[in-house]
Amino acid sequence: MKNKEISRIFEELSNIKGIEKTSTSNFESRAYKRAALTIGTLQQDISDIYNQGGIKALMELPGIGKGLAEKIEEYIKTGHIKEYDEIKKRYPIDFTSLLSIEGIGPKKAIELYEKLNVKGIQTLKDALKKHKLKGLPGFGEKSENEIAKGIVIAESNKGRILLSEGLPEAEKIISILKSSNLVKEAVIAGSTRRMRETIGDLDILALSDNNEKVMDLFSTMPDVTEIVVKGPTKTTVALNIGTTCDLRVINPDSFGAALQYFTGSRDHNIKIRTIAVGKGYKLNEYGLFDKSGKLISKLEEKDIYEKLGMCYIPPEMRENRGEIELAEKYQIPKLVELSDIRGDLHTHTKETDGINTIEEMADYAIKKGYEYIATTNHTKSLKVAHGMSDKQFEEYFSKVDELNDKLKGKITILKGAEVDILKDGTLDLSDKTLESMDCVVAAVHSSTNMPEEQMTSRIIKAINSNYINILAHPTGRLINEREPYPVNLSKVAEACAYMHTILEINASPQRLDLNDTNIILTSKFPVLYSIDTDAHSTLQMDFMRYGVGTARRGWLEKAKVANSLSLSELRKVLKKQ
Ligand code: DGT
Ligand code: CA
Ligand code: CA
Repeated sequence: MKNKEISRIFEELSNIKGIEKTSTSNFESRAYKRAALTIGTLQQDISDIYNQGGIKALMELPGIGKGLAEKIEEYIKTGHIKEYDEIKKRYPIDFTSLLSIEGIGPKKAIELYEKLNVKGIQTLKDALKKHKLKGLPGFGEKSENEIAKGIVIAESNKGRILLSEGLPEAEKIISILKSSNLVKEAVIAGSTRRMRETIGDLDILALSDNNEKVMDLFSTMPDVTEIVVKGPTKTTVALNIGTTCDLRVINPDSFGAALQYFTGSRDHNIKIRTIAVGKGYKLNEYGLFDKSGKLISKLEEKDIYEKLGMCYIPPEMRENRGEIELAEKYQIPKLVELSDIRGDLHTHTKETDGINTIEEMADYAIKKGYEYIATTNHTKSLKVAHGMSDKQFEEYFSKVDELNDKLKGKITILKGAEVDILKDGTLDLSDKTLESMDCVVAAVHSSTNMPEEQMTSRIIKAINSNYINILAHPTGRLINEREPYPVNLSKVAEACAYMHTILEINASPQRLDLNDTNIILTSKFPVLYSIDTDAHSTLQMDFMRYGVGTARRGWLEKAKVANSLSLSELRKVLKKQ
């Protein structure tokens, strides 16, 4: 997809326009910024949109006017944007890297280039070593240190880490802090609390009477590779998982406000703060202040939302996607919770590319308190995963029948497969085998580079076979590795609604597919969702919480989640007419 590249170019143009002082540069800067955001978050390939509907279709995207649409067209047709190339000749700077350093904005980046020929991080490091920055107007000794620290952060922050890497680390830090008896409270904030699929840095808030000792402990934890900043109220360390962590020790009177502030998102906070101002309050990380400027103390986070005339908003929803408007109407849905989940409907065993036996998988599911688990191995076309043939499924299922007899009263194993949806939309097993199953999961694994229209019909054809209970990882993306294949999810969801096919929210942290925005998109249709781990080992069944987090980010209620149903209710849903 060209989206990322075009978005990056527009972002750079926005930055450069932002510091030029022509009569139109401010306006242009803002326009480029909006366009960069739109394109950067677009689910569909921008080239496809253009190829299907031309300039007109581009202009229907939020924030894209005629001029910008023409620039996109120019890039798609020629691989270049003339205006950008010309600006790049003037400023041959790696803006993306330099601007990722705290303390360097577009203006400073250009100044560094013009005065010291700094083009990227390496030349910046060289300049720092020779203390060349000190002499520049606007740069002192302090900013040299700041920038040096900024480089450490930027380099350890290269690429966002997965939620499954960040959340366990944050939990580990919380437990180190709590078991020290130095803190009265320690909680996770930031994107980790919001269960974003990737994490820029970890944010932790604590209450303590002994800031100094807490910061000493925090900065000497085993995972710390470098102390970036150490102060009495805020310390930042670099961690060996490739990210940094901020610890803030908060004044008890401010804790609720600080938690609200540092949970974010930034866009959510900006809107909340505006509402506070409209009601005569002032809201910041230190507290909610009344008309006379007095701190309303001891407010918990939920009290702040209440004071502002709205109901509590779960952290996963705080992205300014309409949740504040819902909260003001007291219409925030009761989101699905991990404890609502009664089983896992997509798991693998040793028979294919899993690492545990079905006995071990079932045992683990029992330990998790599940009522049911579906065993869904790959099918024969997926050779890399040692997919099973019809005959192998038959043999495997007689083993599962025996095990079910043995486990009666403890758990039910549903017989299934993760059947391959072949290139032509047919399924990779015989009708007879498919009919013998309780729970047919189906997915695309090969020939993914087909146009959107073809992929959409391929998947819909499979759904219309009337054999598929669950459509697994519907877009096939792998976070930081593989883009989603192009598919019209509205059309797919419509077909699912008609055929009573469940859409999967794959909880595997590299997949999280459907993602939050696609859940919101497909929720317009009367479909059910199944939050499945796709576990290839017992322990991977613990990925469920990432799927539930993603479902909550997609505003999903329990009633829409198939695997929150009891076994008898679920069986009715799985039964195909
Ligand atoms: P990340 O780290 O990129 O995954 O995302 P966050 O959301 O954890 O962002 P981070 O760590 O920069 O800041 C934590 C929270 O602090 C953020 O979600 C909202 C709040 N915050 C930070 N900077 C600002 C700001 O300039 N304005 C407002 N309103 N809030 C901010
Ligand atoms: Ca963060
Ligand atoms: Ca942070």
